[in-house]
Amino acid sequence: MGRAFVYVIVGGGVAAGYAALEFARRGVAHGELCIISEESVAPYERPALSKGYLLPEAPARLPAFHTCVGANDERLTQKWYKENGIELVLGTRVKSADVRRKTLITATGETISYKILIIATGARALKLEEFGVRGSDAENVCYLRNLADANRLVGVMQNCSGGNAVVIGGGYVGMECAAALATNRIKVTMVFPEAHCMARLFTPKIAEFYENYYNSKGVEFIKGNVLTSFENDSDGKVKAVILKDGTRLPADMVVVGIGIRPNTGLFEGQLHLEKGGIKVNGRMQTSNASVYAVGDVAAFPVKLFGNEIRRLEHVDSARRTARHAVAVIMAPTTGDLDYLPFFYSRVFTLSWQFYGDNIGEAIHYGDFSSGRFGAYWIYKGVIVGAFLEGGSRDDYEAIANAVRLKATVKDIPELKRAGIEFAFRV
Ligand code: FAD
Ligand code: NAD
Ligand code: ISD
Repeated sequence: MGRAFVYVIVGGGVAAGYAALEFARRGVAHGELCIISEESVAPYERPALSKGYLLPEAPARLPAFHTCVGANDERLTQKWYKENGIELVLGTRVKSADVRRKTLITATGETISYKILIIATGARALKLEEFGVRGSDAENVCYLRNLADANRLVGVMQNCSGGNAVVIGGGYVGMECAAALATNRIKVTMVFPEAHCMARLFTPKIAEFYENYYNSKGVEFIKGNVLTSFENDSDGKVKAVILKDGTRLPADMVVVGIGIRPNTGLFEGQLHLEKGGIKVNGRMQTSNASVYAVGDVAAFPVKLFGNEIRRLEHVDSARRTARHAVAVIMAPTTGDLDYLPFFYSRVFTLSWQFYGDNIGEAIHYGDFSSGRFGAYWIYKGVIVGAFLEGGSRDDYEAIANAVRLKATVKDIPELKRAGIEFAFRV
């Protein structure tokens, strides 16, 4: 019992949505493409879950943020897939894959075969249990990866107005959820092991700006510390968290954002892996020529960084790698992807963008007190990375360009003085 397609995408998140649009634009025939997704809704813009979805007033809800509205493109509802002859198999987990036989088996027992497979399985949130902490399945402890998690978080948050939340983790989920909780009038304490927030990207000086801003919104930080256990009430709900140094924080709810693991399990032992993801070449092709990988699960060569293999966990990368894989599949003369890494976030009324790589020496510029500032990262005499808070569209284009062109820096004090103007002169 089974079905056969020319193209199958396993996973129905951001990358799958952008791949579907690219397939349609490149003239995929009706009945040729199938997307299998564990989620029960058509692909959507995952970034909305920690931003618009959590707003107290007029929150974003589907169908408003199906892909590809995040790139100001067409909104692909379930109707769109039907009209385009794309089989959308929702609420269905693929439980095994055989790349030699070119088959997938779903949790419902169906065998789906393909000629070409795109792996777009994304990642899962790491659980506290993986760090030896028990009890994160309590009803008022929330993770955030998918729509079901977001709905649960909204419900818990609505029962917590005026109460205390503890946010575990000082990365993207921690920062964006803490801002959303504070906006919902919940008193937030953030706890993380590093010396400052967003340690993977921010310099101490950049982090200080955001931490001060969060403090002004009532958010407190406990740094260099981790959660070791939960204290529960008689119903099993968490009522406090206990930290490594013995600190007890009363909690009406807890949000956990301690990183992710790419969903590679179906393909381990069958495809080459690197950097925790599925290794692909510049054409998004895995070690099996009929299988491509895109989005969070893919580790790909970044031309700009001398073809170093990177696995990026950001939406722009998911969109572009997905489109590129489809371009290669539908137009085989397509060359290698030339990608400029791009990350961004929006919290409260703040908004930043980052392009490139944060290696080498960071040179800060601008006015940190007014909220319009940035940094360039210089490595071997050229700009390899650029960050900007509170920029205009033109400003962001200018810093992206400076990184793309690896602008040479001869005079660091002058770069500091010129700030954003340096990027406009490149
Ligand atoms: P996903 O979008 O995670 O999609 C993977 C899909 O595969 C899921 O639907 C999953 O259910 C499905 N799947 C997995 N395994 C199976 C299986 N075995 N069978 C069937 N289906 C399966 N990035 C930014 O740059 N900016 C942001 O502001 C931003 N905000 C974010 C906010 C949140 C809350 C989260 C969680 C992420 C955010 N990101 C952001 C990161 C961005 O969303 C991801 O990089 C992007 O979603 C990756 O796309 P993907 O398609 O690779 O994976
Ligand atoms: P992250 O990697 O951004 O941050 C993980 C954080 O977990 C670290 O900063 C650290 O503070 C903390 N941590 C690690 N181990 C810990 C431990 N044992 N105890 C307590 N804290 C610990 O991951 P995330 O914030 O969970 O985000 C998940 C994914 O979602 C990432 O891929 C991220 O890129 C993506 N995301 C991106 C955006 C964005 O780009 N704006 C927004 C939301 C989510
Ligand atoms: O890329 C994104 C992003 O950051 C969002 O919040 O898409 C969503 C919205 O722009 C789409 O609703």
